Amino acid sequence: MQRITVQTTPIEGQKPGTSGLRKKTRVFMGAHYLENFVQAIWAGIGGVAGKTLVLGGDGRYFNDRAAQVILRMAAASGAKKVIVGQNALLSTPAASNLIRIRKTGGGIIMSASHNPGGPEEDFGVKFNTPNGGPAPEDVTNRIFEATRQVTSYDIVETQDIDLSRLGAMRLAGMEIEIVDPVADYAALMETLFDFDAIRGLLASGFRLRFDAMHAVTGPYAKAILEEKLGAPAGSVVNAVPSPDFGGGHPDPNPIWAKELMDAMFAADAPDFGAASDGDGDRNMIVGRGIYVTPSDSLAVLAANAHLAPGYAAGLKGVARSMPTSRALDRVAAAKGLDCYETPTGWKFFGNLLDAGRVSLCGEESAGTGSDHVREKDGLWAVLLWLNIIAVKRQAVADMMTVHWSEFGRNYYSRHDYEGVETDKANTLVDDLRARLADLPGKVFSGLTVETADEFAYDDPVDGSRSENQGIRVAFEGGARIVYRLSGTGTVGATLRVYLEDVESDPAKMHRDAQEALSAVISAADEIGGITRFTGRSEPDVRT
Ligand code: VG1
Ligand code: CO
Repeated sequence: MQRITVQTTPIEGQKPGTSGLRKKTRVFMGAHYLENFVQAIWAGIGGVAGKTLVLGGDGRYFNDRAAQVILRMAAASGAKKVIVGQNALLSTPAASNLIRIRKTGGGIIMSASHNPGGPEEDFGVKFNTPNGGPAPEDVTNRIFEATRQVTSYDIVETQDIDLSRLGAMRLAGMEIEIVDPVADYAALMETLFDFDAIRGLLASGFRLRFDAMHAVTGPYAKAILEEKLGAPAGSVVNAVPSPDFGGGHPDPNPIWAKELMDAMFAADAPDFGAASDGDGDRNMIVGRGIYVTPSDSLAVLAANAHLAPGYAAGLKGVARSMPTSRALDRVAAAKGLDCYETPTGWKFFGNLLDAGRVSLCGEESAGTGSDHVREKDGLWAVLLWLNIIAVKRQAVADMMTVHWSEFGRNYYSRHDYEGVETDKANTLVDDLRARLADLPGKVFSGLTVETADEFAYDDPVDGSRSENQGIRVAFEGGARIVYRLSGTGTVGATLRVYLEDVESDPAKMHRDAQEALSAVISAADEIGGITRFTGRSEPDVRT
């Protein structure tokens, strides 16, 4: 076993986006690509000598190879120990939990989350800090700077480690501990929820379908929902993680989780359906015959979290990403809770959670979580829903009707234009930015603009400022449009257009969202010039 130093040169474009560095798998597999980035992580966090790290990933293609490289590089740079999930698997929330409970120096999560996997698809690497959360911008900036300076990396030459066997071993003086990826996470869930009550619900004939989408949550959902809570075998479907996610997009929304949607809208539909994404941090909630938007789900959880033991004392405060609908704000106002608005990406919730200002947060992209870890958590959201239903014994559709009549309804949809030429997408945003000051008072599709600005966030805890976080246009009466470019894609640009309107008349609360938002949708095109700049007349994905 020999520690060697390999000469390299900086590789362009290793800039972490909304959630880590994501590139085509082939790019990551290219000479020195992964190694350069990992060496830059070590540099960006002040080295790993003497530190204990956590390592795991979502099981996508190249996950196993990348794990071997990262272990050899950690050993070469003097890390004390790496705690690895068996077979290099860990869901993102389970990794966050391990980083925290083992009091480590952070961890590396190998995932491109909801992006498809495989040799022709996407791979990703993300560093989480000792609090268990995604590295904040100052850290990712340092990592990016280091990728531009890197001239060599250190690695140990050795055979592959067998990551399938639980237990301890050594690699060039570094300890490796291979752990069951599920055990500690499942134990944490038992401290938060009333498992007896959920068991009772499931024993009463309540039927559940959880679609793991061939991704990492399969083993977690089987262990918790079927084995611990007694859901009948087969309640968890697509439960075996596969390197290409069965050829699908592991993105839990009505488009990519169509199989689940079909099952939930069928005549003999189960009572409750849910799905999770590649790395297990997102959730989709569907009742029999009703899809719950992530923004509504967040609001329902905020209104009812106190029904679960882990939140019985009430919430400290809540937070949502800026493009997420303001359904949450209504609940917060009614309950007298502080409600924070942050830029897109979980890293912006970390300070609020650490400071004890909020205990529940969420994003419109199907991410919901609490202060139990520092990541969004798909299965946690499903368990909270089940705990609430076990107490209320109400159908999901009835819960939504009651919720909307109490708080009002925010109709909401996101339209994505994918693979747009980067120049065209940037031109659209620049053009719109230049016109913002002229928009107030103007009328589009019958809607009068009240305010128009570009969102910048001043972190109330550490005072840092993050600019250019999306363009928002608010209308008289409460409608709103947000435009921003995705920071997780790997091909061209993805334009996301977030559309919202409020409805307080109970008679109008059961409309189709696209129909209810039709004026907002046409205003979005008029104001942003979507068709004009991109040549697209329809979005690729509507969620
Ligand atoms: C998307 C979502 C964002 C989420 C991020 C990471 O980012 O919009 O809400 O935090 O993905 O989620 P973007 O920049 O593409 O809009 V995950 O589950 O893919 O790590
Ligand atoms: Co994810």
